[in-house]
Amino acid sequence: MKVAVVGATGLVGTKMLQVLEERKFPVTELIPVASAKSVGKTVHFRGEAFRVVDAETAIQAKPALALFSAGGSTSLAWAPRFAEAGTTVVDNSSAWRMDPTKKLVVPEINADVLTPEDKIIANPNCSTIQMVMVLNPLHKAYRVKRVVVSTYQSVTGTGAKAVQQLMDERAGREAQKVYPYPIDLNVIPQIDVFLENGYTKEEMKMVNETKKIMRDDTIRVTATTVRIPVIGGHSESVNVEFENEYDLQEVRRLLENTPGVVVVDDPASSKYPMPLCAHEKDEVFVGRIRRDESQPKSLNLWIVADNLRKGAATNAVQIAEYLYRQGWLA
Ligand code: 2RA
Repeated sequence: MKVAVVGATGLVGTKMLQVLEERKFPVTELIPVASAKSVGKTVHFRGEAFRVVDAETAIQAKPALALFSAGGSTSLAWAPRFAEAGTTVVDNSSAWRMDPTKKLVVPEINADVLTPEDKIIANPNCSTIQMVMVLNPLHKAYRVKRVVVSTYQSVTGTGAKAVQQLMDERAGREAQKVYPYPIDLNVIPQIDVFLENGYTKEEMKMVNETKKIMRDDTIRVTATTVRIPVIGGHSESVNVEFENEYDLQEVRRLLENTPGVVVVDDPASSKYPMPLCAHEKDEVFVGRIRRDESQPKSLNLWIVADNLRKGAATNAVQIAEYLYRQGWLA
């Protein structure tokens, strides 16, 4: 199958190529696409070099699938053009996520919403994906009423330039600033832009996308999203209040039996998820599972995942795998 990767030279695009290769996605022809300044560069896939082309050239090649990770404005402009040419687009930007006509999919949770008519499918925000992977089985069992989440997000979520800023600052080199402040030896309580309500866009993504993916508008979410000088993945402190009483051992068992989720929770031997351990893994890790003793029916969790993998590339490729298994990729 012909597969285009739009944004192929970025951090997520590069990871998409890696994940397509690792998972042996049936690519017969790869079409890497990037902006004008990257056209003519090469990317590597299955040990071969591929020349980057522009979007127009890619559309003419009529790929069956296009994985997009090139930012919202590129997606708004180009995803419909690919779709009109018959390509199914899985888009990692926020452009289409809350569009009521588009599906927002974490395959383990709601792949069943997809139909052969869906030509632009949205991949959720990284920090949302890892949280709902853990919340969904608990919601089914006890019904989630309210979630209070604080995130500790890796600089890789911003992109290659942010990783460079961190590395340059750490090495004492002159750094080009992607963030308004130094990120090394610092914590920045702002991810994306501020909205009128005082929350950032990233925080509202967690609020809104959670409801859409879990198909329940009654779930109340409040978020504080924070950038930290870390590379391996995003971490989240999550407090959940349930409608119904839960049993802690049963919570553990439910999570242990959830595909894609790994429980790492042994306080006695200081075992808990960390970005260092989640880095380059496809699973979502959960630990520090404990009762919130300040109020009934409430639970505290610590959730970590590699934001470039399950938070972006792996989830997008899993959506493509689902479409392929259904026979919907022409
Ligand atoms: C971040 N959530 O970590 C974003 C990436 N999509 O900045």
